[in-house]
Amino acid sequence: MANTLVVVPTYNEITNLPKIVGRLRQSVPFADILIVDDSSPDGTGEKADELSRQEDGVFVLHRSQKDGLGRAYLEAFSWGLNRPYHYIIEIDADGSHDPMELQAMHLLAEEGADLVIGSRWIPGGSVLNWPWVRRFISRSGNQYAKWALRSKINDLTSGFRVFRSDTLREMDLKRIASQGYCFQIELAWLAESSGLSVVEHPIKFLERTDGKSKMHFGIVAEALIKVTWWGISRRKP
Ligand SMILES: Nc1nc2c(ncn2[C@@H]2O[C@H](COP(=O)(O)OP(=O)(O)OP(=O)(O)O)[C@@H](O)[C@H]2O)c(=O)[nH]1
Ligand SMILES: [Mg+2]
Repeated sequence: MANTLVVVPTYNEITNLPKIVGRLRQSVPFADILIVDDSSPDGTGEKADELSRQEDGVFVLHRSQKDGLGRAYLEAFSWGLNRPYHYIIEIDADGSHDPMELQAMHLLAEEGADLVIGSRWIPGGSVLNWPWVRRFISRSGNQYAKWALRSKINDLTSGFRVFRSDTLREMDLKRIASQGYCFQIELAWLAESSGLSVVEHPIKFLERTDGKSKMHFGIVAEALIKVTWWGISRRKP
């Protein structure tokens, strides 16, 4: 059995899903893949089942309704942690994250990092094809969250990560309550404030070319309000 699990959350990613699965097979052939689909109306779930029938080591979790990225990941983590994987990876299905970066990121985890974050906002990192408004929101949102939470992490919202499984086991995941981007902030901050070692690896982030972004005002608002509240109350997650 593979020692690494890549979790791919999907909602309406029917065009992107086969591409990301194919690219993952090339870049991390030693890893299993778990697709977590929230009953996408465009048939992504059925496409995932088809891929799972065609390929060994591709698994699917079907969730009954769109319930946010955070809950999808938590269910996937619990699936992975019940099996003997040493590493669990987060990656978006939309092609924004280059699976080729995973070799370097995986190595950093093997060398001892508890959590490796693929980071846009450190030297060597970049974002391609984003309008300036998106770039501004992500850059300044991350700077604000870093300041408010007194964190050392520059890309708290990144969804491209390698965890040692024990890292996730050591964290009290039941405390995580966020759904959107805020989930990624809360999870990284929980790792950092639990005293685990968090390392950032520079990545080139590419805007999706197919499918629709699930980003909306409510997700940004949730993050802003929660981060401010955590910062003020000095909540230790
Ligand atoms: N299972 C599940 N997956 C989701 C949900 N919301 C988003 N996703 C997936 O999570 C990943 C990130 O979502 P995106 O829509 O790309 O959001 P984003 O990357 O933050 O925004 P963009 O940069 O604009 O694409 C993608 O693979 C989505 O299909 C959800 O509620 N449930
Ligand atoms: Mg995206």
